[in-house]
This record gives sequence, C-alpha cells and structure tokens, in this order.
Amino acid sequence: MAETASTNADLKARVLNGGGQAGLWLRAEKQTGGVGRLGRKWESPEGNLYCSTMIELNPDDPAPHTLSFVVSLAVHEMLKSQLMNLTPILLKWPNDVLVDNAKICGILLERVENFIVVGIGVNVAFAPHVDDRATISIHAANGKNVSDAAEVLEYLVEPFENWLHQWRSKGLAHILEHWVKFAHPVGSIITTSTADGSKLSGQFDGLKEDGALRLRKPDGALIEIHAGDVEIG
Ligand code: BT5
Repeated sequence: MAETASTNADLKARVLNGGGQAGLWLRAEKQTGGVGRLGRKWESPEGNLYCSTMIELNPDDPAPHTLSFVVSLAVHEMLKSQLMNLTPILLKWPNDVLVDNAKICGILLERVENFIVVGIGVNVAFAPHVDDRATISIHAANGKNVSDAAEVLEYLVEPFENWLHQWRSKGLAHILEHWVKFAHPVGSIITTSTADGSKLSGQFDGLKEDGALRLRKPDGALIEIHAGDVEIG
C-alpha cells in the first residue's frame, strides 16, 4: 500500500476483525504513525521498508518474545546480501541490528489473541535523524547497487521463514547459538536501561537459556535482564 499509519496497527486490527492469517505480509511505502517499542516513534519517510507479518502461535512454540532473535537473524542475513559482506553488522540485545554501530532496523513484536504481529522497519534509502542515537541506511552503508524497499522485502522473507522454521523445529537454544555469533562479544561493556528508567553497567555475560541477558556487575554479581534497552560501551 502507498501509505498507512502503521503496518503493525493494520495487521493487529485485521486479527481483531477475525482476519488473522499466518504468513501474510503487508508493506507500506511510508508510515504516518510508525511506532517503536514502549510507544516510541519510528521515523518512516518514503524510500525505506515498513512491513509487518503475522505468526500464529502453536502450543509447542518457544516463548513468543524470543521471536525477536528470529527476526534479528533474518534481517542480519538479508543485510549481508545487501552489503556484500563489506560492512560489519552487529546484533544487539534484544532486537536491534546495527551497522557501523548505527541503527539500521527496528523490530516490534505485538501479541493479539493467538497471533504475534511482527513489524520490521529497515532504512533502505534514508537514515532519518533522531536525537538519541546514530542511524544509518543500506544506501549510506553500501553506496551503490542499492535495492529498493520492495526488493529488500523479497530478500527478507525467505530468511525469515527459514529462521522461523528452525525456531519451531530445532528450538530456542539453536536460535540463540546463532544469535550470539553475531552479537556483541561476551565481556563487552554494556549499559542496560529498563522501562522504569534505572540503568546498570557491566560486562555482557551471554544469554540465559530463555534469552534473558546476563550482566556481570563490576562487583562480580550476575544480574539477569528480561526486558529493556542496551547501549554498548
Ligand atoms: C523499534 O523500537 O526499533 C521498533 C521499530 C519497528 C518499526 C516497524 S516499521 C513497520 C511496523 N509498523 C510500525 O508502526 N512499526 C513497525 P525501539 O527499539 O523502541 O526503537 C525506537 C527508537 O529508534 C526511537 O526512539 C529512535 O531513537 C530510533 N529510531 C526511530 N526511527 C528510526 C529510524 N528510521 N532508523 C533508526 N532509528 C530510528
């Protein structure tokens, strides 16, 4: 579609109206009300990828919030093809994909009934300026031979379906094993902030088997973080 407020909002409404359909993708050329986590804004000018899909949960699936690792791995694979392996791509807990330490993609998971609506924004042509972090686009990172947003989605769907299948058939441990290979290394200094505004710094100590982040504080104490944001350094 040409324009919408938010592709996630559209698919959530669709589920609520009884139109939930696993595997359906929706893409908009631009969004007038793009959203991030915790009510934050997702800058959505024309030229970038804004898309959402639906996953219908099965009783045997791993915990739904761990789909953030599935989506990050799929975006990582798509970006590798777009950036021709020239530029470092880093996965940052829980759902960020960084290129040259700048944010190139945002992932939003929202549950409605028995569906998870997965929203993915990728900066293709433009890196919008935001106050609180560095941003980058595929175009800025690559320079030439850049796909347009519709093509980028084509490069994303197959890895997404593939990692989703592995999440279901091989389990979360398998997904996390791959995720950590592309993430900030164990021992990296990180600062976590949680929704109540509290911050903690220490060393990244890997992931727990449920996907929680382990943070080693300077006094040696090990803390588990289940939700929040991470800054590297
Ligand atoms: C996210 O939230 O990163 C999830 C963004 C999901 C966007 C997709 S687009 C398709 C679908 N429809 C929607 O309405 N949403 C989804 P969070 O981790 O909370 O990060 C939000 C923060 O990223 C903002 O506070 C800014 O600092 C930064 N930001 C906003 N727009 C950006 C952009 N285009 N590129 C890079 N960073 C951005």
